[in-house]
Amino acid sequence: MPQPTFIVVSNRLPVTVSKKDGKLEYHASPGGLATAMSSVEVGGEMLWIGWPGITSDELTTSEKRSITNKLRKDYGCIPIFLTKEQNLNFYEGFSNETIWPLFHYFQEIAEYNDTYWESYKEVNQLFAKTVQKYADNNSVIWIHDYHLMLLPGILRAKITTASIGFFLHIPFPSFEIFRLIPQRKELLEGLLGADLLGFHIYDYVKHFTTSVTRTLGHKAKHGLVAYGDRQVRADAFPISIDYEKFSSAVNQPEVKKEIELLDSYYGDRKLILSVDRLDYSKGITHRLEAFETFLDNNPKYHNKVVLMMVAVPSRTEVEAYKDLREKIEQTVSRINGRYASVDWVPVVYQFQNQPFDKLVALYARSDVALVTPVRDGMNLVAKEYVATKQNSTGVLILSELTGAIDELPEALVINPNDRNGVAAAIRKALSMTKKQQKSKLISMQQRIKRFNVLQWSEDFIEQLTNSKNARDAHRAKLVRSKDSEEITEQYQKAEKRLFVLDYDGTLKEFVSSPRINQARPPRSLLNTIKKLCDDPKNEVYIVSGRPRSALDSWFGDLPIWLIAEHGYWIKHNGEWHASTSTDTDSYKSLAMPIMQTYTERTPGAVLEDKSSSIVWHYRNVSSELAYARKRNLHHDLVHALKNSEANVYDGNKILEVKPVDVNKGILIESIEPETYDFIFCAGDDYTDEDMFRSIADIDYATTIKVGLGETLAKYQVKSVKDILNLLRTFGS
Ligand code: ADQ
Repeated sequence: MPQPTFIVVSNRLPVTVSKKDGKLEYHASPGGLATAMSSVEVGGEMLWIGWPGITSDELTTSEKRSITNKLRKDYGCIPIFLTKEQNLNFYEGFSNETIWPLFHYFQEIAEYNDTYWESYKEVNQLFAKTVQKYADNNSVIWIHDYHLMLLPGILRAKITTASIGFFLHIPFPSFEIFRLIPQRKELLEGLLGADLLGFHIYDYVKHFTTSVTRTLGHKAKHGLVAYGDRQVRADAFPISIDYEKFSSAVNQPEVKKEIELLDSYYGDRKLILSVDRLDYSKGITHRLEAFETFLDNNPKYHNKVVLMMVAVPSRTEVEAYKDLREKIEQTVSRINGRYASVDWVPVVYQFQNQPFDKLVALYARSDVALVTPVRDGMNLVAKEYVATKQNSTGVLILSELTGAIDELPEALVINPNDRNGVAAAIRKALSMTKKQQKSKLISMQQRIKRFNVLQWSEDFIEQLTNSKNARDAHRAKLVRSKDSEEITEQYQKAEKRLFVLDYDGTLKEFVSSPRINQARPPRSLLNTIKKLCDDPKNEVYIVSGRPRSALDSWFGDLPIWLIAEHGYWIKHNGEWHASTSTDTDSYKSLAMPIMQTYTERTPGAVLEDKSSSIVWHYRNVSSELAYARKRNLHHDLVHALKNSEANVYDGNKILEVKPVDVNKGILIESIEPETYDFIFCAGDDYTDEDMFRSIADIDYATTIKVGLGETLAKYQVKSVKDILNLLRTFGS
C-alpha cells in the first residue's frame, strides 16, 4: 500500500458514529475543521485519524471492523477506539478538567489527578501507534488541539524527518498560569516535537515561548525555539470561518423562510442573540446578569427587546458543566420572573444544537450579537454573525478576552466582568444608526472575507512545508563523505594552510563549570593539534574566550598561535600582546558591581573576571530563575554601559561584557587570510559567526559550524567528535 502524504490528527474525527436501535449511524461532526481541510491541496492522499465519538465498550468486534472499513472507504478516516475508561480519564479528565480550565484561566476548578495524567499519556501513545502505521519520514502530519499535546514529541522520536505541525485551538495561558500544571515540562517537550506550532494570536505565541524558556531553559527569539539539533517555529494563524457559506446562506429559500418565521413571531421587537457551546469560559452567566442590569437601567426597553440564548450541550458528564447549566437556568428564571408580562418573555433560552438554516436565520434577524466570553481562543460565532449580515444590519458586542478581538476591533468592545459596561454597550448598540452599523460591518466583513478558513489551513500547511525546507537546508550543509574528500584534496594541494579553531564547544565539549581543570584538553586532542603543527605548511591558531593563563597551561608547549579572550590577547613566539588599546578598567568598573550583585542573588551563577571582559555564567542556574535574572541583568548592564567602549553579549548560557572593537572577525582579518591557499575555520557559537562572515567570500576557505543552528558557515557538523574526526584526516 502506498504511504499517504498528508495526515490530520484530532481527538474527534469529522464524522461521528452513533448507535440507534442497534444500528450504526454516521453524521458530520460539528465544527469548522472539516471545512477548513476540505479544499486543501495536499498532492496525495489525505487521511484523518481520530476518535469517532463512540466508545469501544459499546461496540462488538464486527461493528468495529465495519466502522473501520466504512470510515476508510467513504470518508478517508482512520478510527481510534477509546474505551469508556479512557474517555473518562483522558477526555473528560485531563483534557477537560485539567488543561481546559487552566488554559482558560479557571485555575480554581482545574483538577490535578494522576489517573487522568496516566490516561492522557496512554491515549497519546495510542494515537502515535496508529499514526505510525500510516506515516513515513516524508509524511506531513498536522495535529490538532490540547488533547494531543504529547503526540508531536512521541512521533518525532519515531519518524524523525516527517513534517509535524500542531495547532492549538484554545488560548496558551501566561507562564504564571501555565506553571501551575505539574506536567508542564512534559507537555512542552511534547509540543516541541513539532516543526511548526500554530496559535490563534501573538499573545499566545509569546506565552508559549516564554514558558519554554522559563521551564526548559531553551532560547526563543521571534517565535523560533532552538531545541536540540532542530529549530521549532511558533507563529500566529488566526482561524476563521467559511465566509462564503455564511454570507450566501441568507439568500437561500430555507433560511428566508426561517427569517420570516422569526419576524412573524417577534414583530418589531429587538432581538439580542447569544450563541455558544454551554461552557463556563463563554461568560453566559455574565451576559445574563448584564442583560438584567440593562433592563433595570432602561425601563423604556421593557417589552421591546428579547435576549435569545441558544446554548449547545457540551461535556455534559463533567461536574462543572452540570453546575453551570443549573446556574444559567436559575438566572434565566430569576430575570423572567422579575420582568416577564403576559405577552413578553425577556429571555428565551434553548439548550440545543441549532441546524445551520435556523442558526443563520437567527444571525440575520438579530439586531445585536452579544459575545461575552471570559476567555476564548478565537470565537467563531462573532465572525459568523458578521459574515451573515449581508442584507441586514446589526451590532456585534465582543469581549476583549477573545482572540477574535484582534481582527474585529470595530465591534463594541466590552470586558465581561464589567456588568454596567456591558449593559451600557447593549443600550448603545440598540441606539446606533443603520449607517453606523453598516460601516462597522463592512470593515469587519472585508477582513474576514480575505482571511477565511481556507486561507488559514493553506497558510499553515505552506508554513509547515517551509519549516521542513529550512530543516532540509540545514541538513544539506552537513559535511558528507564526498565533502570531506574534497576538503582533504584541497588540503593536499595547498602550499600554505591556515587553521583557525575555536576551543570550547568546538574542540572540547562544554563542561558545567568555567573552571579550567574540567575543560582541559585530553591527550588525544593535543596529539591531533601536534600532528597538524608538525607539517611546516600549516599554521594553527586556537581561539578562545578563555583567559591567557588557561591557554598557556594547555597549549603553551606547542608551536601555535594562541588567541585569548575572543581576540583581545594574541600570543606568538612566546609573547602575549593586546590587540586593542581600549581602557578595560573604565567599563569593567561599571559592570563588575552589578554582575557581582546578580551572582550573589542567583544560586548556581558563576562570575568570571578576565583581563578584558567579565562573564556571567548561568549554565547551572535553574531555567526559571535564569530567565528572570538574565533578562534583568542584561537590561541593567546595557543601561550602565551605554556610554562606554563595551557591549553586552548573549552567548551560550553566558552574558559577557567585552570591548566593542574586539571580535574574532577583526582578528582573522589581521591574520591576512589572502596570503594562504587553504583555510580551515571551525567554531560553534555567535562569536564565531564573525569569523565565518569575514572569510565568507574566500573560495579556498572551509568554514564549519559545530551544531545545527542558523549559521554563515559553509558546512555544519553535529558534534565535537565530528570536527575532531575531520581534523584527523589531515596529514594522515
Ligand atoms: P468553541 O469553544 O466551540 O471552539 P467557537 O469558536 O465559538 O467556540 O465555535 C463554536 C461553533 O459552534 C461555531 O461554529 C458555532 O456556529 C457553533 N455553535 C455554537 N453554539 C451553537 C448552537 N447552539 N447551535 C449550533 N451551532 C452552534 C474552540 C475554541 C474557540 C476557537 C475554535 C476554533 O474554544 O476559541 O475559535 O475552537 O479554533
